[in-house]
Amino acid sequence: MKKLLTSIALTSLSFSAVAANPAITDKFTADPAPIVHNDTVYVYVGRDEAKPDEGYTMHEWLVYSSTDMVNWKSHGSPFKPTDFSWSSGSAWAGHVIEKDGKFYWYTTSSHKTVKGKAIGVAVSDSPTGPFKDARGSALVTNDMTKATDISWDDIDPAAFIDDDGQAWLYWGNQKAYYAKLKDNMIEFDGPIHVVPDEQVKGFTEAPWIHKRGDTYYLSYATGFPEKTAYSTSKSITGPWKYQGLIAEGAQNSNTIHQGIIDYKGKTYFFYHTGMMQHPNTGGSFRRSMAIDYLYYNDDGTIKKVIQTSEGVKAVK
Ligand code: FUB
Repeated sequence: MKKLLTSIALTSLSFSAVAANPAITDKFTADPAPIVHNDTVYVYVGRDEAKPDEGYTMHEWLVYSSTDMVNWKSHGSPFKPTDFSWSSGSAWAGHVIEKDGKFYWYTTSSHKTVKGKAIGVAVSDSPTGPFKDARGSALVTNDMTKATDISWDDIDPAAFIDDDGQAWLYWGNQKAYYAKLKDNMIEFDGPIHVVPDEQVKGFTEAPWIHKRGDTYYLSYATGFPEKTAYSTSKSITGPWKYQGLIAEGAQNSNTIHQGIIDYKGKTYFFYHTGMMQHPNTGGSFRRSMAIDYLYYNDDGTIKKVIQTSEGVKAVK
């Protein structure tokens, strides 16, 4: 199919009015976690660097920004797992949230001394860094969560600040965990809870919280190969009601890892696929960020996202 691409060459700058998926093609970009700050979208990703026959090979996180959802500016890598003195590497999924002018980056990486994945927190005065370890130790290690025996259940943190200012962290693999954060954003204020399995049917990983009106949405990756499902609640702590699928599986990737934001009047579904063709061939360990529109039904349920190769239109 012929791709409509309107490009205006501005000396060394190339500006596109229409996107294509994957949305970023200078590097492989997995696990997109978008935020909106001062009318700009910032997206935090892990860089896939696997050779064709390798599994996850991820040494750094990257940041990109956009003001039109089509043209993405690279801000390089302001933080990598080994910037945590306690981490041995693996830049798995993370999420940044702003509170009182500081940006907290909740991350997944491997722990040097506690077997398994761990969640750390880095902090910065700017969404593009520089970031530094906010605690000097991991916030969550595998020995703190016992709902499953696997060593990779403490992954994929997703932070959320409710209308009352209270911050929460969700995360997990096979089990969905959540805990209240203290005002300092780097310690828990109370115990770690487990969302009952029947409230997040088929939960695999990648929880993401967003709120629309008085409804909380907990979206997540389900099954394997993954699709995206969601549950809703009238409270950040549940109970959650399973609502079904938001998205079918991502093309050419076992994982999909979604993030959902509103920006300039529309709702966007960020995810990754294995569809990058140039300069390298994509796949399950060579993933690339894609963006499509997300629409709601009148009753607040979410319509199935149509995954496209055309992507979204530029917004002003
Ligand atoms: O990118 C590494 C892992 O793959 C993420 O933490 C999961 O969500 C899955 O996308």
